[in-house]
Amino acid sequence: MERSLVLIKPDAMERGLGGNIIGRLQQQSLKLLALKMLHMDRDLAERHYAIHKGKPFYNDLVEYITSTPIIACVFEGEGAIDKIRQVMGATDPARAEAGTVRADFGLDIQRNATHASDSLENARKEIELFFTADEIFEY
Ligand code: 3AN
Repeated sequence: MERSLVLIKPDAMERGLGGNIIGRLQQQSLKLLALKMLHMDRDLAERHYAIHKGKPFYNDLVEYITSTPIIACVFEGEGAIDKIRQVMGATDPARAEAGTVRADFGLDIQRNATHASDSLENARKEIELFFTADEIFEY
C-alpha cells in the first residue's frame, strides 16, 4: 500500500481550506494515517525543498512555505501517489484540470494550495521529515 505526504500550504491555510482538501482525499478512499499543524522553520523548509535548491524560485518558495503554520498529513491507499496528484491537479493552477484542488483553489504556481509527494522514494523521505514512526497510526 502506498503512502504520500500532503501539505496544506499557507495560501490554503489563510483561506480556511484545510478541511475541504483533506475531505476530498478521504472521499477518494485514501486513509488518513497522520496529521499535524506546524510552523515549518527554515531548516525543515530547506530540507523539504532540497531538490529545488539553486532554482530561481527556491528562496521565494522557502520564504512562502515558512510564512504561516501549515497542516501536514500522511495518506495511504492503492496507488496513493498518483491518485492524490490527480485530486490536486497540475502544479500550475492555470493548467490544472477542472474540479481539481488547484483548479478550484490555487492562486498561482507558488501559492498552489497543496504539496503532494511525487514518487514513492520522495514520499518515504518526506514522511520521515515531518513524522516520527509513533505519530503514524495503523488502523
Ligand atoms: P509539485 O508540488 O506539484 O510536486 P514541484 O515539486 O515541481 O511541484 O514544485 C514544488 C513547488 O515549487 C510547487 N508546489 C510550487 O509551489 C513551486 N514551484 C514549482 N515551479 C515553480 C515556478 N516555476 N515558479 C514558482 N514556484 C514554483
